Amino acid sequence: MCTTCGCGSDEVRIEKTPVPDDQAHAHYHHLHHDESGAHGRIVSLEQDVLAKNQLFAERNRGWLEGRGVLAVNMMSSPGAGKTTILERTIREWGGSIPISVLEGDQATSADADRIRAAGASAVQINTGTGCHLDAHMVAHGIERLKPPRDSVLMIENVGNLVCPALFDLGERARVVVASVTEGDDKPLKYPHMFRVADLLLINKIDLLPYVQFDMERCKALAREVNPRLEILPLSGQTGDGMQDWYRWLASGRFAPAPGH
Ligand SMILES: Nc1nc2c(ncn2[C@@H]2O[C@H](COP(=O)(O)OP(=O)(O)OP(=O)(O)O)[C@@H](O)[C@H]2O)c(=O)[nH]1
Ligand SMILES: [Mg+2]
Ligand SMILES: [Zn+2]
Ligand SMILES: [Zn+2]
Repeated sequence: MCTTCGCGSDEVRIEKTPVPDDQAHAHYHHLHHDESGAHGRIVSLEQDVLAKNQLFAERNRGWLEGRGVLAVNMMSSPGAGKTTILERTIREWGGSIPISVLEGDQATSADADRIRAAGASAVQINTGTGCHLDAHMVAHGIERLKPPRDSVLMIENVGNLVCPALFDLGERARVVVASVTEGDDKPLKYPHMFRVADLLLINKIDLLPYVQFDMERCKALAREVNPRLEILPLSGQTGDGMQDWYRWLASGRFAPAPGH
């Protein structure tokens, strides 16, 4: 039985924290999470799943806030540049405050490996067929990662602009990353993600000369669904605009605490 939450044992797949010389041999163990019967077919079942998630989320939030850990949930479609932005953030801004990272992907520990190479500790959560992180998985991830007091915990969600928006993880801030190669209409087509976010990072601005992307249209559409949304264009690759992101992180300009 799981000591964190009393769950049975094997479905949330969390990478064991690798010992320094053993990163290539990271093992996985399977912890049960009880969402498997709820694939959203029945609304009441979905509500049940979300209610259970909320309990874990509030517990995570209490734990994190009690230790002064600023948790940021990074969401985007696959490949928008979450890991690239995190790598640069760790290298350029990680000197001012400790950063640790929970990495969510269906498979592989590739992103956690990239984060470690950038100099931060990371734990990979593999969701298997699942398409989002939930608060239960994050509880186990935190248990293994042990983010230090007064630090930043970045949670890179599974690449998906849809259901990650539904699952509160106990984070303090939600960031959606959209890249210019995806088109300027994403806020119109996936409004819920933009509605729940505190900040929109528009990434890959170095590619603006080569793609059809109307920056002002994208900003206007995003603000239509979420008038309080802050928007920062940047490039994780060239570093352009990253200082504004660091300022945002340092300023605590996001929602004061619970309840998204
Ligand atoms: N030109 C350009 N390419 C970028 C930028 N940011 C990321 N990329 C590239 O986009 C691709 C995906 O970047 P990742 O950082 O892996 O994206 P991700 O959102 O973490 O992807 P998933 O974890 O798979 O969802 C890589 O080839 C990056 O090099 C950017 O600002 N400009
Ligand atoms: Mg990634
Ligand atoms: Zn558990
Ligand atoms: Zn999902």
